[in-house]
Amino acid sequence: MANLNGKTSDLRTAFLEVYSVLKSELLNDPAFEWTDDSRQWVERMLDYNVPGGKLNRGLSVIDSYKLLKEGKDLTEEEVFLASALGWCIEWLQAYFLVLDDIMDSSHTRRGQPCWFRVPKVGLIAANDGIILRNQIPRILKKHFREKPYYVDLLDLFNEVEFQTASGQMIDLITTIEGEKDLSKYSLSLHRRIVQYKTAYYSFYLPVACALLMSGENLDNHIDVKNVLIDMGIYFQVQDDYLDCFGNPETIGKIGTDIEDFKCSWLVVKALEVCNDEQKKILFENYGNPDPSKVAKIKALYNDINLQGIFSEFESKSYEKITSSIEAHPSKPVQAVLKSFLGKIYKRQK
Ligand code: GPP
Ligand code: MG
Ligand code: MG
Ligand code: MG
Repeated sequence: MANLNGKTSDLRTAFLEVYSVLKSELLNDPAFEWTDDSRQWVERMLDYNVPGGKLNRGLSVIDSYKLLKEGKDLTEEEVFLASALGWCIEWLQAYFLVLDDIMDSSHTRRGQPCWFRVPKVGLIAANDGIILRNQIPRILKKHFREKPYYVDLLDLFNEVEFQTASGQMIDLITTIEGEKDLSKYSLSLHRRIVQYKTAYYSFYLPVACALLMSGENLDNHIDVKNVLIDMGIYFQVQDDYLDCFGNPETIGKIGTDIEDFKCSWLVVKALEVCNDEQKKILFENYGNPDPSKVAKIKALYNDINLQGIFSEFESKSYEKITSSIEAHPSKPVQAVLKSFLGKIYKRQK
């Protein structure tokens, strides 16, 4: 196996090798024994949806674990286990994205059509999401059953999945209220949605996995959790920004937030700064699939200089998060958090 204690590119290669191991274990499941078709379907579905992203969340488990070990070389077993946990998060992410793209009527993801848009897939994708979700406890059972932190791991994944589904629900039902009265969208509502739908699984989960592997009790790390939640909120504001202003070629997806009536950070900020005339444009055109209406919203966002407002938010958030990190008593924990923040600051994708 490529050496995971070495350079970043090796780390990625070694991490991807663990994907192949986990995949072949899952494909050997007795459930697929009787029909080659089912095994082939699952293999294609996994390759299409699991490994093609930035892998930030998965790689962060190994990264964080190494930092918690204060630079000591990891054993092969530790490397494998940290990678397996990283892949469990990538499986969770794949499950969420397959279903989120159906719910958001999205078109592309990671530079290719969303899985449910692939010919002959359609709503089979909903069941594929369930398969992806159920493969996580299978990976955990196979590799972690004997570990003292096994129960805590299962509980962590269950809790975080529940939090994410709750955030997703609020994200979706909020649009029903928004259609009735757009002015109900506020920064506090936005914060609630993104804390739940994004921050727990994308930021807290990888570090919590590394902490459990290091033998830590998660109840002793509430302050770490709070910083990671703030980082997750900042990350989702970037996601909202890129949905409108990002380059689809770079981010790999075409934005749908304006069409979908989403309580995006952009519309919340627009409501804050628009004059009455501009508000009228917002109310008349937001949340409609008609491309000319979407264009009017984008033109309005430019007129009120939302890009500048975002830029300011970005540097303020960076400063605020950095100072909460520096207030943490443990240097290794500070290193974990700073490494995470460094990966997302001013991201373009
Ligand atoms: C991101 O929202 C949130 C998720 C992907 C969580 C989905 C949760 C489920 C339980 C299905 P988003 O819609 O802004 O993400 P993107 O912009 O990537 O579509
Ligand atoms: Mg979406
Ligand atoms: Mg969504
Ligand atoms: Mg988005």
